[in-house]
Amino acid sequence: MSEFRSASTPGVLLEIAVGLARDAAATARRLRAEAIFDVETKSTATDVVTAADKAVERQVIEALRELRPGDGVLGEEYGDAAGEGSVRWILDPIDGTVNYLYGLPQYAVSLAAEAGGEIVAGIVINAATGDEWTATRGGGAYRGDRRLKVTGPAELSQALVGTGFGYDARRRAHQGRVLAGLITRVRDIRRFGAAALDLCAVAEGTLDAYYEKGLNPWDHAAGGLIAREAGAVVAGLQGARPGLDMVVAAPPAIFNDLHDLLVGLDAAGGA
Ligand code: LIP
Repeated sequence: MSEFRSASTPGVLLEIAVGLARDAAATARRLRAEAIFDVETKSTATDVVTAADKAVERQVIEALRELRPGDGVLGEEYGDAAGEGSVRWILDPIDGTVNYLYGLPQYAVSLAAEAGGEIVAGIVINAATGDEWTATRGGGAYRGDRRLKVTGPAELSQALVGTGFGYDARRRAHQGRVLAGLITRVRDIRRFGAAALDLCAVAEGTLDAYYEKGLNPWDHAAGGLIAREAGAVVAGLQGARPGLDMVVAAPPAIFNDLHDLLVGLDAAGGA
């Protein structure tokens, strides 16, 4: 256990993340029956947070305080608590909260460890199904214990592309225009509703690519590392890092074509 307190190798940080995320997923499952009746709204009337989102985040923060008192934590519900050390944890307690509310089995706990400004370890657990995706920087990506390698078509026109929409109507209007310009240039679109799981789908090839505007670090930190370690390019547009303006993930074979199409459609623009 003392190693957990002090060592900050990607392997040790992943081991910590796996333990905390599994407990968090179990809590999310256990609380759902009541939590869906204890709901508040955030940025808009459709941007919801349940009592479980908060309880799960508090649980992980308290466990980290025990295990790693010097580390920082950035979480979706309680924000950024700086630490003294070089490690910061980035947490989405329930990614896909609307799916959680509706009982659609597509919501996840996403926990990443950042060291020296780089994501070095990450786990995404589908809390409804128990499926787990993990990665360490330079150590590869896994679904369970199966090593992942991105596949995908040679042509964008054959790609199954995932995306998502924000909670603000003006942003959704812009995202709808972008989608209208893109939908004739790809095989088809999927909207699953949880960015962390969409990025894991790119890593394992159940999606060929994914893009979304408006994601916060907790939505893509762990999933982005998993997709990258499986061989995908994960970036923003025009040389930017993945961030609020845009996150795009795709195998090298189709990344540039998707990137250029999104730039042409001003996908990072709008509200
Ligand atoms: C969700 C993202 C999803 C996006 C939703 C929302 P949340 O995160 O995972 O990709 O389309 O608008 O941001 O709010 O469930 O944590």
